[in-house]
Amino acid sequence: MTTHSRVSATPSPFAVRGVIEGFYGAPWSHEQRLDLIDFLGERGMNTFVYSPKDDPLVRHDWRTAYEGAELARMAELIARCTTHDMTFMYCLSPGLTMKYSSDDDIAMLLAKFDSVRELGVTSFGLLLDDIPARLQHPADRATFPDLVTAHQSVIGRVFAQFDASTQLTVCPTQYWGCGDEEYISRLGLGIDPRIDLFWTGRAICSATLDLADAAVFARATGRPATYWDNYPVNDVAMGHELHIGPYRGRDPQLHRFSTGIIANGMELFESSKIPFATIADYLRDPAGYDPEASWKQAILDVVGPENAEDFSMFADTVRSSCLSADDAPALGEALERFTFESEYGDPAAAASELLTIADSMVRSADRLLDGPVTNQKLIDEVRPWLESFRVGAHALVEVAQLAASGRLATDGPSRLRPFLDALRAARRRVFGDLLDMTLAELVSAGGSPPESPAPPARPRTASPDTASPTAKE
Ligand code: LTM
Repeated sequence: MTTHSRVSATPSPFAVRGVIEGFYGAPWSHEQRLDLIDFLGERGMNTFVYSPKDDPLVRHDWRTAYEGAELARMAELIARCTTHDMTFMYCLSPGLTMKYSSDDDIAMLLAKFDSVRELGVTSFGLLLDDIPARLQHPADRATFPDLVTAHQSVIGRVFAQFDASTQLTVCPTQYWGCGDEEYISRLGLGIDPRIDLFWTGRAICSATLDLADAAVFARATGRPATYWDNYPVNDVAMGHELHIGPYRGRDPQLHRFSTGIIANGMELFESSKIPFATIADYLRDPAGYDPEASWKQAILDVVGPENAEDFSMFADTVRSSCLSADDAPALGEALERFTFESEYGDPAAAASELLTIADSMVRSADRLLDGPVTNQKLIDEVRPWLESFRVGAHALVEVAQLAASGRLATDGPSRLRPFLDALRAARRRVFGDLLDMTLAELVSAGGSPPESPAPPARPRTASPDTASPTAKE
């Protein structure tokens, strides 16, 4: 849901501002890509990088040419970028099967780039990430002393065929770290300084992007980094996390030693728009960027004003990511107050306050899950996390009610165990570790029964298996 332009009159200090479709998993659809280009263009982003890891024509079958409908779709993406004055960067990832010493493979690589160049593309990416770190082919081992020399050779031969108006960006095989390791320093110093290098920062998914690190990279490689920022991507082992929190931890002065930032998205397309909107805000004005204010506006834009409040309550419980160790800040504070007040203050008031919060979480979950909602596609994407949110909210209602009746210590273990089991079985990271630790403590206070007991015959609130409006009293 994009309604208004956010392009600012003041130019961004970053030359490169965009998104890479660079995750493992089902690639975005053509319609989603067109939608995203509009979304990014309206927010002052200027680059869309085409590089879906699981598109065979980009990686495994990189030698195969585009034809017919595929070519037409590519042309449409390029045209849509042009209408927003955006760069369409086309990437190939040949490193799984390429023979670096082969003239035929170099010719194939250039031919594939040429086929896209004919559609108007002037920016290309040669991605050498996630490939064998040692030379595989005997012919390569006979030709080159090591991987970095082979990569320098391929990059040099490709770039030599590009005219002055064509840009090349390379993702090195070592794409994260301190920035002055041997491979990356030698690669940088051994290739033309006009070629850009992707870099993900200190880690594959970096908690911070620091100015000092950027300076080290620039000095070691002879060029400013183009950050491939692995946020909000949640592929592979991160699949249980939902990365919809705001962008943070990026130095406001980063542009001094960096061309810019390209953010890697989640397969969850609609959900990615929330962090993307905050990334666009940072890139437009890094010094004035306010993560929480930007996030609030992003939720309004993507979720729609009708559901924004409910969604914000949910989103506050799925903040865990490489950018945030703060799992569920509002609930965290509420549980701290509840524990302290139960012990040292007014236990009845503490239980009542927790019940109010838990009840409003249940109502938010019900409204979002059972609709109507403005952005149904978004809700469908996040449904598994929302379901866990609803189970957790019911568990909190149970905690508050047991506390109010003075039965938390006696009945807590048997009443709360099914909720804990259900949340763990769902394997969706909601409430971070916070709720799990709280429930586990209350359950084990009763001696930690080895098997979860059957759910209560007629629960006051929904059981975790049946946490839906029809199951409630
Ligand atoms: O980050 C890079 C350069 N490559 C891959 C990405 O394709 C992948 O999406 C992310 C996150 O898992 N990690 C990578 O190593």
